[in-house]
Amino acid sequence: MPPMTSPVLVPILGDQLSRNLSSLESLSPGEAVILMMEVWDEATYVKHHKQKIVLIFAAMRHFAEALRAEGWQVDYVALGDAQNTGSFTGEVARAVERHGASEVRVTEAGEWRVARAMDEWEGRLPCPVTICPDTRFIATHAEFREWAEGRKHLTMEYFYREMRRKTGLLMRADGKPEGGEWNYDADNREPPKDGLKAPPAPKFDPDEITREVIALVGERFADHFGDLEPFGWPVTREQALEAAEAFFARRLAKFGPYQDAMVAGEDDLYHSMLSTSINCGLLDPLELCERAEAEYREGRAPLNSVEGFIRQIIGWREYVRGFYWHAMPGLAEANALAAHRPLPEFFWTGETDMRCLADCIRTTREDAHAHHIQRLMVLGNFCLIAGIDPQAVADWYLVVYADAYEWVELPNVAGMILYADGGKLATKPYAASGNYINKMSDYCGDCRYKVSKKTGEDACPFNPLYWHFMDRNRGELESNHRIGRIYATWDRMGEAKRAEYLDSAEKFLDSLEPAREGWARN
Ligand code: FAD
Ligand code: DLZ
Ligand code: SF4
Repeated sequence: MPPMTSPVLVPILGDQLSRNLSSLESLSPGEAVILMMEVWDEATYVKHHKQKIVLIFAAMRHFAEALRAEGWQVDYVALGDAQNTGSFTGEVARAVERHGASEVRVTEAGEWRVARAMDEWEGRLPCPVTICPDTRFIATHAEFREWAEGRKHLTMEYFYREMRRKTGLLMRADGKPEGGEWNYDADNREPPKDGLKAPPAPKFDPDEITREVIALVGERFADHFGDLEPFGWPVTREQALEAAEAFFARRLAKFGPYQDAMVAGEDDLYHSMLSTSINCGLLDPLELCERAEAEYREGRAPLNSVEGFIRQIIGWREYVRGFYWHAMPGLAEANALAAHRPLPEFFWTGETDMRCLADCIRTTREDAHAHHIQRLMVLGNFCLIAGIDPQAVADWYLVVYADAYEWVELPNVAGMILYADGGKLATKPYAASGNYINKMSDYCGDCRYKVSKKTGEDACPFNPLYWHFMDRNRGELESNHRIGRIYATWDRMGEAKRAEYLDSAEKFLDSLEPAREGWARN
């Protein structure tokens, strides 16, 4: 291809692998050079799970091929290229010079850290820089700001209703929600039936491009957490669409009722397993919601399942993104409950007798994935009631999940599970004893701990930890009307029983081995 004169340089980042990207919108192949960069800084700012790096690099390399096939000129900087400076800023500067670019046009970054670096490009580069809004999200930053302004509580449910109105998803012609209710969560709390088994999500055999990336990651990132293989995540849009169709055909109908269920060894259940593809750009969130709505309209999936799925995407996903930009940079340092305990080593090794945690960490290690209720009510709940330091928890979640980017991980960690933001995102901490896990899973039967025992050596650790959490955070939580009543139960127990709970919890906490340095960051 002949070199272009003064082209527009369009950097496309690893989570921007979408053909409808705003930076490309008004350009044609003859006037732009697309820059894609595998850079050391991104691969190591935390020590991502090996499969997460394979996913991003393989998806980037396939995306570059697809763009070339459409006639675009793609300048692809591979991790091993001799001159690779290791940073987005360094690579964009080199490419501007290499191509004599007249302009850099880029879609805004998803993460605060990268957005701040991008803000400096204009001053550092010899050409103008245009930063385009990320139109793959439904709510703009301004819309979220407007909605949030002056509200005491940023309740997701009300934001979600705005998104329903904006998109028209599951709306009737009279402006009312389909079925008369906005939210069918009350129908979506079925405990797992014995032997609950769902058709698993498809796995994709790595092709030559992906196999090359697997070899690279095996060599360069051997000390990162997680199993490298088998690797089966979708890395092209075609594969991601196939995975989405398999979900709509085989699992969506039961997505709602079993959303909160957990079964040992059943890693996908009725979840979509699409977050890795949505977050790196292979799937468009709105197209998935429209497709889910069509399943309902054509009578193939019930309203509670379809509404539940759509709410996760245009409700939760959009809301946490808005919340992130609203609450940063403070959110990264928030620690309202003054939790300072180090993360236990078993979060990395999986070596714990607590069967629920061991199973959630196993699927995390094997697949770089765990489903929502595992992340929330087992792993998250443990970190909350054990008082683990929010930054250590945030690092862990950012490292271990293939769908993790700070904009979505941090609000879930600091806001949803740890209450570190002081209750701006969640109106109460999601603290629970072993009872909840026993009700919603089959974990407890074969556990070395007894879920029915409240204190002592073989009591389920979640039981005394729950009361330890309540007791030590009384000052912060007692005035919360959604949780404050629990203190009447605590007080009624009497001093001896309370001391037994606190003693059991402290013995357990003292037995935890802190994580060694170097798992999350170099
Ligand atoms: P499904 O259960 O099929 O849900 C459908 C889609 O809804 C998901 O693909 C996702 O796009 C969206 N969604 C659902 N819940 C949330 C939520 N709370 N926040 C944002 N989007 C949501 N999700 C991520 O994509 N990246 C993360 O880094 C991430 N970190 C999390 C950390 C914690 C502590 C918790 C509690 C949740 C986190 N989630 C995160 C949300 C959720 O657990 C995952 O999106 C989900 O498990 C992905 O699997 P799935 O595609 O099968 O989801
Ligand atoms: C997650 C990730 C990794 C591991 N590596 C790269 C990379 O080498 N090049 C790239 O463009 N993107 C990568 N990503 C995704 C980025 O971290 C993500 O695009 C930014 O965090 C968005 O702000
Ligand atoms: Fe988890 Fe407690 Fe049940 Fe064991 S008994 S699986 S630790 S909830």
